[in-house]
Amino acid sequence: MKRLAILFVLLLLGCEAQPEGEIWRFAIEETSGSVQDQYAQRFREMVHERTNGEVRVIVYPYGALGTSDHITEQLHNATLELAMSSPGHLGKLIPEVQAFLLHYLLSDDPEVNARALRDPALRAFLDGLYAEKGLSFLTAFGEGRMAWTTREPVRRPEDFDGMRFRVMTSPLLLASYEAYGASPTPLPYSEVYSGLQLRMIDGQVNPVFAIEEMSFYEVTDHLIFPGHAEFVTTLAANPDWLESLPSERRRLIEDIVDTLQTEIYEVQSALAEERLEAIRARRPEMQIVTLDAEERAAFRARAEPVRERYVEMAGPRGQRLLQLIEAAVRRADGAFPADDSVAE
Ligand code: 6CS
Repeated sequence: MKRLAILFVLLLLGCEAQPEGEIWRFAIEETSGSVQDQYAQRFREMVHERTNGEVRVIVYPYGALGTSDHITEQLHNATLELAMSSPGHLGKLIPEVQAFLLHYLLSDDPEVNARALRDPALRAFLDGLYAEKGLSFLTAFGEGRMAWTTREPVRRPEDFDGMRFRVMTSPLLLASYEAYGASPTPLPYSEVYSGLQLRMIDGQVNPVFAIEEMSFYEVTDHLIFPGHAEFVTTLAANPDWLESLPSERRRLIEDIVDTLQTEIYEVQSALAEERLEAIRARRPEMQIVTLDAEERAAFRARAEPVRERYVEMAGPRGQRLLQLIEAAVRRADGAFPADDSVAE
C-alpha cells in the first residue's frame, strides 16, 4: 500500500515536471460540429501528428472567448495565435473585406467559389490588407450557401418591408438589407436565437448548417434560398507570432492550410445536405423555397446600387478587391482562361 502511494506521488510529480510543450491557441466563431470547428479540429490533428506531438493546438469554440469582435481583438493583441475572422464581422476593422458580403457577386455554386478563393492574385491582395491592420491572412474559404429564415414568406423585395432582420455586425450589411426595404439589426451570433424567440427580430441569414446547429429553424417558419451569397470566412494569425516561428513550422502551416482548402469544401457540402434533411425531419411544416430566376432578378436589381455604397466605404482598394473577386469567380466558372489577369 505504502509503495503504491509513493508510486502515485512520483507519478504526480512526473506529470508536473513534464514541460508543457508548444501551444497554439486557435479560436473559432462557431460551436462544436460546425464547419469552422471541423476545420480547426483537422488542423489540430495534423499539427499534432506532423510535429510528433511537440505542438498542441487548443481550439476555443464560439463563446469561450467572447464574440467574433472579441476574438479578433485577442488575435490582434497576441492573446491568441490563430482565429477565424469572418468578413461579416471583420468589416469594421478592414472595410475592404466586406466585398465578400455583396449580394450576387459570388457564384451560387460553392464549388466555383472554392476555386475562386484559391486565386493567387486575390489572396496576395488580401495578404496586404490584413498585414496593414496587424493580422496575417492565411486563407479564405466558403462555408455554404446562405439562406434567409423568416417568420413571414419572402419572395419579393417588398416582402422585406419593415422586417427587423438580423445581420452580422459589418456596416455594409445595413446597406444591403435596407436596399430591400428591411430594417437590419446587427447582433452577435449568440443573440440571434433569443432575438427571434422574443420577437425582437423577424428573420436572419446564415448557411444551413448554422441554421440547424443554432436551432434558428425552431423560431422561424420559412427557409428561403435566394442565391445571393455564400458565407465566406477567413483564417488569420497573429503576425508577430507567425514571424517568430522557425521556417519549417511556417511551411507546415502553409501545407496544412493548403490541404484543408480542399477538405473543407467537402465538409461544408456534406453538412449543407445533412443538416437540411435534419431540419426537414424535425420541422416538416417549415416552408423551404428556392427563389426562381425572375424572383432573384428583382433582388439582384435592388442589390446592384449597394456596390457603390461599398466603394464609398472601402475606397479604391475596395474597388480593386471587388474587381479581383469578380475576375476570380469568372475564371473559376470557366468564363475566361486561367491566365487572364485583371488590369491594374
Ligand atoms: O451569423 C454569424 O454571426 C456567424 N455565422 C456563421 C455561420 N459563422 C460565424 C458568424 O459569426
